[in-house]
Amino acid sequence: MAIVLYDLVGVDDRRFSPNCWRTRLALAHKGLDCDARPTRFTEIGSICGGGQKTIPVIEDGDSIVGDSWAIANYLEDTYPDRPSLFGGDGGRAVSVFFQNWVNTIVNPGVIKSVIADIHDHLTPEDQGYFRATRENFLGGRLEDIQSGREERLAAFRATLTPLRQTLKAGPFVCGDGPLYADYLAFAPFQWARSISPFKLLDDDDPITGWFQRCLDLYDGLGRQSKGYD
Ligand SMILES: N[C@@H](CCC(=O)N[C@@H](CS)C(=O)NCC(=O)O)C(=O)O
Repeated sequence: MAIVLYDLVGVDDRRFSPNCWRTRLALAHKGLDCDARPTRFTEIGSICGGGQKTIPVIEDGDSIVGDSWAIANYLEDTYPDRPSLFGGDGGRAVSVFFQNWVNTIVNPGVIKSVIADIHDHLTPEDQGYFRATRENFLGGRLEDIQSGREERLAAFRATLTPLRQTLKAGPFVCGDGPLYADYLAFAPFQWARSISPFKLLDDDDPITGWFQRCLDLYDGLGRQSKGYD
């Protein structure tokens, strides 16, 4: 039976959640069937009988697991005979550091560049919810936060130096093939691709080549998802 993934969706079936993309690719990496159910912000509270505040959430038979990191660990530990997401305990530990880098450096740079575009790709109910919660949290109008993104681009790209340097050593962050750290880094760029025509990366940036390789993984799972190319 396929594992159900509650997957954040905007208008036109745009699957834009970076945290859900982590899980989507982790499931594909493990070769597990996935039923990625489109879920709007305002529907999250009613999935799995209620009580969930964020997605991704997966249902694997009787098991309900939320939080992308908990899900990655669940998949690794529940399906040890399938391809490893971490390549061992050391890789699992380093993935925590890598996730923290993505969460604290990459994601904030991306969100400031696309936050009004996210809003524009939501249903009216979700737009109201998104604007109220994000403006409260970030302390400004979405349009004002996004404004000036062209001027900030060089500084944002400079924050990606560790990723760029890593990709000099091989086609993927984790070497010849992708592991969970690749999916962690892929997710914010897929988030932007799915929701915004704004170009975060130069064509000749090594990160662009790696992102394109990631889009092609698992029969083009990422590329087939609606986005701006
Ligand atoms: N630490 C969580 C964060 C999940 C998260 O924040 N998900 C967002 C979508 S990317 C969400 O569900 N937000 C719901 C809301 O803002 O109401 C994880 O890694 O799964």
